[in-house]
Amino acid sequence: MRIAVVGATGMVGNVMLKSLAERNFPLTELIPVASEKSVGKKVEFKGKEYTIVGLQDAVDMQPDIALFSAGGSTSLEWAPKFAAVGTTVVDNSSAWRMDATKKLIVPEINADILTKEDKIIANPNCSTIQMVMALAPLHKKYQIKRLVISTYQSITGTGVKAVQQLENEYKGEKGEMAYHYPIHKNAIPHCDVFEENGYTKEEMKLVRETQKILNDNTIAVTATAVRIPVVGGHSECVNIEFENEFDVSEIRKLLSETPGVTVQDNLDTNTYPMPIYAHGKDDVFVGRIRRDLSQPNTLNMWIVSDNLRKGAATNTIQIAEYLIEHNLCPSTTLS
Ligand code: 2RA
Repeated sequence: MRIAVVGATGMVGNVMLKSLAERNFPLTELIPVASEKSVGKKVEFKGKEYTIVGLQDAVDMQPDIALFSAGGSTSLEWAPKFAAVGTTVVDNSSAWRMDATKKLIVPEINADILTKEDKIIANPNCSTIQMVMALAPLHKKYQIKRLVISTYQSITGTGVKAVQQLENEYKGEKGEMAYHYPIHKNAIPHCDVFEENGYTKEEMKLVRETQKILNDNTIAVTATAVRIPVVGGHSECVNIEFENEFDVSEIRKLLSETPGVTVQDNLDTNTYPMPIYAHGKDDVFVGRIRRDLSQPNTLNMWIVSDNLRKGAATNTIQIAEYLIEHNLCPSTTLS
């Protein structure tokens, strides 16, 4: 299995390489791909050095699967070129997510809709993935009517420039700004750009992607996405109104039995999820599970996960694993 990692030098690309090694992914050849300025540089994978190649060379090598995390414009231009030579692309950008002809996949929820014809597959936004991982089993059992979401997002979701900005501000030094404002000792209610409706793209991703992944446009969703100076992962406060009555202990049990979800919820021991402890882990952590006392059939919960792992790299790799396990990406053959 010849695997390309497109965006191999970026934050998500680096976590992809780490996760591929940790999971002992069944690859026979690794093709690290990056922009022209990185071509020829080396990346290390499982103790071996690999030389970074450019996009056209990678297409010509006809990888079986290409794991993309290189931004929307690169994906829009190059994913079709990889697909044209038989490569199956799993893309982390938002470029294809809402395309009606493309599938938006969280393997534990909807990988079963994938077929051999899917040559460009969209990986959802990190804040969506961690949320639907917890919501999917609840939706199935109690039918979600409305979601009110507040996110507290790691600066790693913005990238290296944001991490550097926080480090500079922490040390009292000047430097390049990733945000309009200081992020140290601050909270910025502005992730991505604003749309006409007064919501940011990040907030509307939570609306649109959730409905697509759960395959239910009747779910009403509203969100506020906030950037905070943490690096371990995204946190989300989610208020969930169900169509049907529920029992909180039943919900806790259902979540604890959900693959990829870990319940951390014990007030006697001050046990609840936090990004500092979610960092570097693949699971989605859920806690502060409690009935909303202000209205019937409604629940509050707190969801935390490492946005670079399950929120991006690991989910992408799990999609690739599913494709291989279900023989949905026949090996390309070098001409
Ligand atoms: C963010 N989810 O956190 C977006 C993109 N990674 O900025």
